[in-house]
Order: sequence, then structure tokens, then C-alpha cells
Amino acid sequence: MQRYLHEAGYTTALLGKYLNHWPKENPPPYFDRFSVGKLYKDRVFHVDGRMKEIKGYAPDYLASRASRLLRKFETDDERPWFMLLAPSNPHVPSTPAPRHKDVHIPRWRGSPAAKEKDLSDKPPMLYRGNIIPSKATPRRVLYGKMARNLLAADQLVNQVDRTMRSLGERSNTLAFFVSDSGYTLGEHGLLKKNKPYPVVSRVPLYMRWPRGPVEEGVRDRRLVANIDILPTVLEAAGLSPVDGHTIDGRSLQSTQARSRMLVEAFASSGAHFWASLIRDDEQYTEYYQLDGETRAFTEYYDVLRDPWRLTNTLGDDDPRNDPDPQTVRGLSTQLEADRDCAGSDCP
Ligand SMILES: [Ca+2]
Ligand SMILES: [Ca+2]
Repeated sequence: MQRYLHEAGYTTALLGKYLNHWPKENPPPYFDRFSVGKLYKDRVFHVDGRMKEIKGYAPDYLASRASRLLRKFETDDERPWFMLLAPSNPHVPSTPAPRHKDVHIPRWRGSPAAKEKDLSDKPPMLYRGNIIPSKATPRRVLYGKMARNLLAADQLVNQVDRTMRSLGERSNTLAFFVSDSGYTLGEHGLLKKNKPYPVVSRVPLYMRWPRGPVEEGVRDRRLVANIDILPTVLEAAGLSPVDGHTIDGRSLQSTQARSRMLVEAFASSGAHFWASLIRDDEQYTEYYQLDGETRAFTEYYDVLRDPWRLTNTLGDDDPRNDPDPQTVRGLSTQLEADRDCAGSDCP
């Protein structure tokens, strides 16, 4: 995205986290201005070519640098800009800003998924190193830390919004609010990310463009994904993909809707760990051996009857509720094709 926009004359900025394993001393490509770094207290950031120790709470620094940069961009108001603002909140260790450390947070109640008792239908490979927190850090404590930690992200969004408003940039700016992967806090007896369950894969995706074609207050029930953001931005900017660059996803401005979604996770080797096909009424997941191909475990959920994924009907030792074998074969063949698919016709 930053390359397309940079080459189209946009000023581009990145504030916060960049890719995992990216060497911090390497400037992030196609960003004109940047502060690359993560987490919370007294952290070293790569700021436009120089390493700097940022004293205090880093998300506050990112908020004020975002405002400073927006004011700077305003001095060349004809030139459009792109800003990727990526604070780490609420990523562990979920340190709250000092001003929020004692804020009252309502007690975490969890969902039916957090109360799943019988886990015998679940894939054993998901549970390696990912079991619920020990008694030393009960999940309600972790939840409280994360919720307090997110207050600084709320304030960051507010501050940037106020700055945009004061500069007259708010009404004609396309803005997205999205999240990293969700995080289990004991749902299905699990901790952390990379699970095929909705508590992890269903993250917020908000879009705003007051003077554009985005209607205020409307909830769009289509299945959409992070891969749709780039095509949406290209369409908004009036840009086309360059020859030979295959782009997954489709513009959210279009009326197209996918009938199924592919969600996938990879092992550190790069091979598939699992892949999942999600429709409004069913979810089918395959877990793979180390080769990333050979099936090691399968899950099937009747989403309408079991929205919280409590009973994997292929793994509950009850043949009466199994989907018929032909359906499973069809889902497996579809999933195999979807895993290798590229381009905007893919799920
Ligand atoms: Ca169960
Ligand atoms: Ca069954």
C-alpha cells in the first residue's frame, strides 16, 4: 500500500510497529517519515534514520508525533498523505499508561466459549504452550491490564481525530480502524493468538470517509477481511494494480460479497499450520502435519446451532451429528483450492 501511494505522490508515514523480524535499523521501504518501534515504556525507536530513546509511554509519543506530522503535511495541503499508525496496545505485556493503572474496569465475564468444559473434541496441537494462564496471572487480571492499556489507544485515536478536524482534514480522509489478531483469554481453554475461532479471527474493522461513499453508522454484514483494505484504498485513490501484481481481496466499495472466507495460520517454517473455510452457516478447519499438507486433524461446526464452536461434530465421537462424508470431501477439496488461490476471485 505504501509503495502504491508513495509512487502516486502521497507523503507516507509509519508510526509504531512494523513487520515481525524486520531489522529495526533498516528503514521501512516507501515511508517518507517514520518512527518504528513497539511496546510501551522507555523504548528505542528508529526515527527517520536515527535511533532514539523515547522516554515515557511510547503510545503517547506516537500520538503526539502523528499530530506534529499532520500539521507538517498541512504546509503542503495539495499533496495527499497516508499514515499508518500502529501502537502496540493491547499486546502483552499490556502495560497501561501510568495515568490509567488504577482505572476501574468492570469484571471480565467471558463468553460461552470461555466456559467450554469438554475439550476432547478439540485439536491437541492447538494446546501446546497455549493453555490458560496460571493461577499467578488469572485471566481476569490479564483482561484488566489489557482494558486499561487500551485506554491510551482510545486517547491516541481521539487526539489524531481532533488534529485532523482542526486542520480540515477529517471530512475528506478515508480512515480505517483495524486490529491485529484477537487473543484468547481462556476461551476453549486456550491462551494467545493464531486460533481458528471467532474470538480470535473476528476483529474490528471500521471505515470512515464523511465526504466519500462511506455511509455513517451503517453495519455491513458481508464477510470481509484485512486483504480487502488494499483494493479499497487503491480504488479510493484512483489507482490500478501494476502489471504482474496479483492482489487478493476486493474493494469494500464494490457491491461484491464473498460466500466463504479463508482464514489460515502458518508455522515458523512457513508451512501451513491450519486452514479454515468459514461460511455464514458452517466452519471447516484442517490442521496439518509439519509438511503443511497432510491432514492431522479436522473440525466441523454447525455455526447456526453452535456459534461459539463448542462441539466439533467431526471430533466428538458421536457419528449421529457428523456432516455427510461427501460434504466433508467437498469442503476439503475447496479448502485445498482456496489455500493456493491468488487474486480477487479468491475467498
Ligand atoms: Ca467441546
Ligand atoms: Ca460427530
